[in-house]
Amino acid sequence: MSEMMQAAVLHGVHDLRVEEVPAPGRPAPNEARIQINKVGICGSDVHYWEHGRIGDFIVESPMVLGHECAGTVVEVGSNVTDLRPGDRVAIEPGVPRLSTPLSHYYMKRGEYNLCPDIFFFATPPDHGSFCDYVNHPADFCFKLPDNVSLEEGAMIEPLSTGIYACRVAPIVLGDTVVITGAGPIGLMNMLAAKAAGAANVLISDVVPARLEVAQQIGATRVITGNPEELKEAARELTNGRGADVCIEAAGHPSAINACIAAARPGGTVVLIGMVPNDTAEISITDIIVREIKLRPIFRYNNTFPTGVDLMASGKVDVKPLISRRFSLPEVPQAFEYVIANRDTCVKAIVDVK
Ligand code: 572
Ligand code: ZN
Repeated sequence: MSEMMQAAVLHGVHDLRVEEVPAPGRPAPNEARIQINKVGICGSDVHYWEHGRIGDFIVESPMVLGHECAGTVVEVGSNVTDLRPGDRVAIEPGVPRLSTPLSHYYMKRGEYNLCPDIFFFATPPDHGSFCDYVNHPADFCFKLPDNVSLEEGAMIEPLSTGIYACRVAPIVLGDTVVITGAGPIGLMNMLAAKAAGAANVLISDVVPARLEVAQQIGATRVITGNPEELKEAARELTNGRGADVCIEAAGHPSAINACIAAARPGGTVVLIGMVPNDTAEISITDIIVREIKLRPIFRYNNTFPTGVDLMASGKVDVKPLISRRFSLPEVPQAFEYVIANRDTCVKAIVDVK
């Protein structure tokens, strides 16, 4: 009989149960068996809990939630040489399955986030990591140095979106950067942009409490949801040019337009936020005549080593973003808490062990 473990399983809308599920068995040759220690609650976990789906990804059978995680290696498969029991690791939740030539194509290009058949924790039908143990490919486990905590390790995943946005934009030394949305993703992008050398980071949100956090962690200027003010502020800081890079992390058509308006001619707008109803109206003339580059990003690739280094070197400090901590049995209450405190709770962390 297989060993059992605790997991937070989504059975349906608003039906999240902490229950016994079979624990994974011995790790495969390329895998490590990891005791999960810390898992952050992501907006997508909450979205599945509230709606049972994100777009075409529908929770059709019970699914373990959670994908922002760090843990401790307890056993390694026979081919694993660079990890050993006791190592503390950040876990990258997306692993390409390499089941088709197309997946191999993108893997070889280093763009493995675009592999059509990718495993990703807590994306239906793949189970997540609000549980005691996972078996995970060792290549997707990143050792944490002694001065990086397991909580910080769990936050490398959400930081990854910011690292990737900065890399693809790209953000270069001295840039003026606008970010719309001061939720966890907007704030992670702000930390990454500052570490990438941005001279100014302006951030907007409709919720003043979120902007307070942004201010505390080093925003040059915070703006309460007024596109005109955002554009003017970007121009003031750039001799009238506009922002070099705008990062849209609010997930609203008006924020996409605010980013386009705030960008300088030749600037880049990075699109991260998913918008309600999936559509936004933008002026094609405006983006053509000013050569605004629109750059959507889908998750990230090759960002975890950078995340570890940024934290170990002290260039990025994610600790001020931790708002509350919960235990694994408290996960259902944690979700209620996150929803009830949307405006003030940046990152809730589940302390599994
Ligand atoms: O940390 C990864 C992550 N990705 C999010 C949201 C939250 N966290 N994405 C938004 C939803 N998409 S998706 O394509 N999908 C459900 C697979 O609509 C993935 C990226
Ligand atoms: Zn996420």
